[in-house]
Amino acid sequence: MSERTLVLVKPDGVSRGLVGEVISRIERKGLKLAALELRNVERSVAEQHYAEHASKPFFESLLEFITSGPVAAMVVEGDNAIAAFRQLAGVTNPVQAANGSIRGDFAIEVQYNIVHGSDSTESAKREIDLWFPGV
Ligand code: IDP
Repeated sequence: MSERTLVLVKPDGVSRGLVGEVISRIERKGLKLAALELRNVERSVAEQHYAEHASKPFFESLLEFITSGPVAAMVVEGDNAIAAFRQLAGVTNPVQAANGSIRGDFAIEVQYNIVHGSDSTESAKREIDLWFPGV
């Protein structure tokens, strides 16, 4: 079943030159890019994007991080795109992420984990409407 997911290469991934690496893995998996843009993130967008974490102790730090430099935002589509990209990304904490996953291969700190991918069909719809209205 074809579906869409919102993927971000976060500021750490962009500054480390990993945008091409992430896109390459997405394309090698057989997923397709439906939208792609390098952009600076407004605080209001970051707050809405991470609204579910508003009560967490790391929320303010997460907002500062995600607004600290450009992100590469993309809509990725294909069969089971949400689960397929979460598999490519690896689990949230890079120390636990499998070798061969993006986080497992390129990150070591939980906040600076290179990529974001929507975690459900509801989140994907909400996030795509937020980042790419009308796409
Ligand atoms: P996910 O990105 O794997 O879906 P979430 O639990 O939704 O993980 O967390 C969102 C983002 O918040 C993570 O990708 C990471 O950048 C950051 N984060 C999660 N847990 C922590 C933490 O304990 N300390 C600092 N940052 C965290």
